[in-house]
Amino acid sequence: MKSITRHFSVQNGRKLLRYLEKKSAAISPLLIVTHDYPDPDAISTAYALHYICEKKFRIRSRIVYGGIIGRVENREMVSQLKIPIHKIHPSDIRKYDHAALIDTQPDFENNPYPRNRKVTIVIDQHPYVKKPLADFSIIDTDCGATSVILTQALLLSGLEIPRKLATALVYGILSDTLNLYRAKRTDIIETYLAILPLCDMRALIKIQHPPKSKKFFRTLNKGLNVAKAMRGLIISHLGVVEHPDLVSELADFLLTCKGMERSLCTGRYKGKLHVSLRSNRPTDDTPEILRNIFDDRKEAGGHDMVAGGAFHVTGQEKDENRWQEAESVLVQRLLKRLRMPKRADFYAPFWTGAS
Ligand SMILES: [Mn+2]
Repeated sequence: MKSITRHFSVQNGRKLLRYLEKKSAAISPLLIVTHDYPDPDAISTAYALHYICEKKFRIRSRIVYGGIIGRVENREMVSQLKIPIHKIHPSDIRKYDHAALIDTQPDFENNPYPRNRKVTIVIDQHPYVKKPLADFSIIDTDCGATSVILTQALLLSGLEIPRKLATALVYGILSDTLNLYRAKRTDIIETYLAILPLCDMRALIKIQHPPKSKKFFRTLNKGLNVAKAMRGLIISHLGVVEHPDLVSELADFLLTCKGMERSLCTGRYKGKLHVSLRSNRPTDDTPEILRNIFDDRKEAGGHDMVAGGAFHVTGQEKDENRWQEAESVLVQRLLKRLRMPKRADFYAPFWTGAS
C-alpha cells in the first residue's frame, strides 16, 4: 500500500471516507442507485459502498437499479455473492431523502433517479459535459473501473473484507478494464493486486462461465445470420430482444471476428432501440461517434472503445417500418461519420444459406 498512497485513487478513497464520516448521521438512510441494466462494475461499486456505509459509519442504505439485470454473468454474480440489490420501486424515491448515484451521473439518461431531485453523492468514471450537482462527487475518468475507487476506500477503511465483496470487486475491475487492458495507471493494478488474495476464485470462475439458455443461443444465431460487414465494420440488428444486455454482448462478440475494427449492434426492447458500438482502434473516441449519430447526444455514453445508448422509437410497438427506419438511419449516419461510402457494399459474413 505504501507505494500507492500518493496516487489519485487513494486520495479519492480517503476523501470518500472523510465525507461519510463527517456526514454519517445526516445522510442516513441512503439510497444507492446504479445505472440501468447494471454491469458488474456498477453492482460491485454499489455493494462496497453499502458495506462501508453500514459497517464503518452506521449509515443505513439500500441498493437499487433501473431496467433489469440481464446478462447471465451478472445474474450469476448477484446470486453467487448474495448481493443485496433490488429493482427500484417508486416508493424508494419518496422514502429516501439522500441518494448516491453510482457509475452514472444526475444528468445522464441511463439511471432511474428523477432529474429534478437533489443528489447527495456521485461516484463515477464517465466524462461529463456539466459538472454533476451533488453535495459530494468523485469523477475519476482514468480509474479504469468505478470499483477501483471503492476498493481503495475499502482497503483504507481498515474494515474486514468479506470474500464475497472482494470477489465482486475483482470481477467488477476485471470486466470494466477489459482484464486490466484499460488500467492505465499503476495504482489501478496495485489496487487490484491488493484485493485479489481475498477473492473466491471458484466463485469467480462460476460467475465468468455460467450456463447459458437455449434462448441465448437462438439470439446469437440470429445475430450472426443477419450480420453484415464492410471494410472492418460489422453490423447486426437483433430485432426484439429478451433484455438489452444481449445487444452489448453481441457487439463485443462480433468485434472479435478477424479483420473487424468496429461493431454496431442494435436491439428493440420496450419501445426503445438499444445500441452498442465497439471499436478496437485506439484512436477512436467511440462514445463521441455514437453521440454524433444519435438525435439526442445525451442518450449515448461510454468510455474509450465502448459505447452504448438507447432512444425511443415513436409509434406502435408492432410498427415494423418505424423500427427499420430507425435502424437504417443509424447505419447511414455511422457510415457518414466514419467517412465510408454511402453505397453500402455490405456482405453477410456468416450466412451459410438456408439448410
Ligand atoms: Mn457501468
